[in-house]
Amino acid sequence: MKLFVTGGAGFIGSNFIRHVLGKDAGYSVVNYDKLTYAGNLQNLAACDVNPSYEFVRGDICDPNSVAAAMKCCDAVVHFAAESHVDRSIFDPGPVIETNVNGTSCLLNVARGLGVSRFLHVSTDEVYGDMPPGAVADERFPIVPSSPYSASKASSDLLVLSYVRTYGFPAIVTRASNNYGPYQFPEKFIPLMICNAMGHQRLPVYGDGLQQRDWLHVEDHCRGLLAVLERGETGEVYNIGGGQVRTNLWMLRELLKILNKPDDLLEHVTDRPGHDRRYALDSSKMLNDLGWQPTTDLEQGLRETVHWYASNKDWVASVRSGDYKKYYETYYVNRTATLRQFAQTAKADD
Ligand code: NAD
Ligand code: TDX
Repeated sequence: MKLFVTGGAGFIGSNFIRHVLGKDAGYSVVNYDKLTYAGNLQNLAACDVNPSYEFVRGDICDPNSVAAAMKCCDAVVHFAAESHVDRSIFDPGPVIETNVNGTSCLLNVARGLGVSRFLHVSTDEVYGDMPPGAVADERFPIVPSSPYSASKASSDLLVLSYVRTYGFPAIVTRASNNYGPYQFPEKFIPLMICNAMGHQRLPVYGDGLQQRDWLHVEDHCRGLLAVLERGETGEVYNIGGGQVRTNLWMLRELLKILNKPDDLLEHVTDRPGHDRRYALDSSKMLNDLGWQPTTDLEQGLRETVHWYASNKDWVASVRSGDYKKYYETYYVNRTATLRQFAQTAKADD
């Protein structure tokens, strides 16, 4: 089966491509990626010589380019997105363009070409800030908080509308927070590992008592493959790690693994609109597809820290250039950036 994978040069996409090609199960892959700041072909250096792997640089918002690359593919696995909540808050434009318009473009091309399956990779963030004690199953209301999660919710609804209206063979998955190798260090875990390794401060948003459900990327990839192979058209599947922790717990655990002092923690101004808690019910994945996560969180974190410590060249290259500017704006000059953001928001009222 020939897979058209969008966003395959990013964190989860590159792990997924290595996972499916490593299985020797008759898959070939066209990796279609625009190579934004988050796309990195170094993540797939191991696949370069694999005859079942092909890379095409392109934008999911460009229908002609998508159509040329997608023809002859049997199924689509759609990862491509602007995936960072903080960036979406400060600049929603590219997020809406790629996550909503790009998904719409892909759907139209895939429908025209008659693909046999379209797997849309989404997030637990579409369920919004979970009240204490609540757990979201797939029928839980969609109440996204950030421009990022609203864009993912919009694309989920668009995908499901194509199933209902056109009988399009699509499926939606909603995963919890992923961690593991090759994650860009704007996200919580890799940012904190890289900072701690460089003896830099670890910026904790607000009180640090927000909760996230952590899923190892390998468990996610196994879940996605199970859905691709055995999931039912029109269904939504939650894919959670089942390991909910506060951000402060996570930071102390990382510092312990790295043998660094707790006084590296620094509480900084909170993220605007910050969701306190995510909690996912993934029992449908177990009951219908026999999938469950198997990576123990403490073990997965030790392996992840080890990966970053052993790949210093990768870390140095992704933290150079534009990343430095990003870090300065949102961390070093955080107070001024957030003040300016609040003033702009007020002027817009
Ligand atoms: P990422 O930011 O690491 O990678 C995104 C990839 O998409 C990059 O390679 C980038 O170059 C590519 N891309 C961006 N815009 C594009 C465009 N217009 N055309 C073509 N390619 C484009 O993201 P990730 O963390 O790997 O997330 C992948 C998917 O999984 C996203 O859809 C995200 O919403 C979803 N997801 C992520 C998590 C998580 O914890 N990271 C959890 C649940 C769901
Ligand atoms: O510097 C930081 N300090 C901090 O306290 C960063 C980057 C994050 N945080 C907090 C915010 C969140 O409570 O850590 C938590 C995790 O933050 P992110 O890594 O930005 O993840 P989150 O906002 O939970 O969204 C993620 O999970 C769902 C991904 O970025 C999404 O792509 C995915 O859909």
